[in-house]
Amino acid sequence: MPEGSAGSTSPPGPRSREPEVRAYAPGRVNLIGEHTDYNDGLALSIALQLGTTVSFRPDPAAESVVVSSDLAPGRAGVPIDTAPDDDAAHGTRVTGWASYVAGCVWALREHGVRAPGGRMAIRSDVPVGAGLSSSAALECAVLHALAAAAEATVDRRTLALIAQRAENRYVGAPTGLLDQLSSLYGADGTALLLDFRSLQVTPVPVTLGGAVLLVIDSRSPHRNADGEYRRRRAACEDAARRLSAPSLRYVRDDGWRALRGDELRRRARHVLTENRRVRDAAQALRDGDCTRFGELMNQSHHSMRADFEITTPGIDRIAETARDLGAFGARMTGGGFGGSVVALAPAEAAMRIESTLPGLVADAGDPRPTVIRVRPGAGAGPVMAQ
Ligand code: GAF
Repeated sequence: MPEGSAGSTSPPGPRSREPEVRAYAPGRVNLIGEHTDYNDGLALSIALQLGTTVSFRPDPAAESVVVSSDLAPGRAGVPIDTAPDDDAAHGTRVTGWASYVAGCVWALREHGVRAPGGRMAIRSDVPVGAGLSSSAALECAVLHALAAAAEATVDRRTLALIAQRAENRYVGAPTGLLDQLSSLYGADGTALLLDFRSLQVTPVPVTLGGAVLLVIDSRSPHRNADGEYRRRRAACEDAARRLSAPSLRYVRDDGWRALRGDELRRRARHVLTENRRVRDAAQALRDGDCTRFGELMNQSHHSMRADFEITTPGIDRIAETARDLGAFGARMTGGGFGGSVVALAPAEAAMRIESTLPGLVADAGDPRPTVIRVRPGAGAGPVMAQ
């Protein structure tokens, strides 16, 4: 999606003389580094070539943003003075899918940028609940459009933090920054090594020879606002506290051994070993070493299954089947408890996975997965007028 300045895309409508602004933001697939973001850790992610486009026609006289989406019937109204529950004195809380838009209006206002009212149309081809970050794609596209309409310049790092605040405080999902940074910093042909302690984003060129990255959507949706994600985060924070560290990032690789309680030790061990795997995977990618990269993906999946306990039998079956069919490696991607598996496979194995894996999984009694090929795509930004 081209970057550039926002501009008029059609003649002024009957309700407003303001030019329309448009913005795009992609979903992401995390290659490795799961549940590390809220532990100040590391991840290696790519922006997808699937994304969300927001068209916004501001109306300075309007007190709300009227939003329509191709993913939901009808329209939703977002008052521009909206606020989360705990700030009820100052506004009205929006619920349902439009809460992501409302959260952005609120968090941007908290940052000092007051978005105007108007009409907003949302189109997206990021599958919802697939662990591919449809929520962050929505937030980042909405924020870019609102900031452009308010004639404000907000850098990408700040936009990511605003989007996270919208999601944490308004929507109520206690997520980290993985999805927003991936969407905002995405670049063609490039993976992103994300350091959540320094918020440094290091591009890593993706050269896979003939190998193919596949995303296998289990079609069993995952949800970040649900209790298990929150419980994992709380366990990690508890582990860090017991180790007198500000977060698990400040703990030595084998620091989990000092913890009491099998479950807490395993939760911390996942995060600490996953950070190490991310570093090694970034190096394997730089070396073009698909075999090594695949081994690290498999180890990551094992750690998520045995230590962090966020996979499901269906997801495990998909990852295992992809490996049996010749993938270098396969692992669940995203928050867990459903969603997608990402696999790296030689070209021939990729074709085998595409043609036979969905049937094998369906024969085992699970929903029939969908398989797509992915490549790193461009990051979020305003869309140039055609
Ligand atoms: C979800 C969250 F939104 C991210 O912040 C991250 O924690 C991820 O799950 C797990 O790595 O996508």
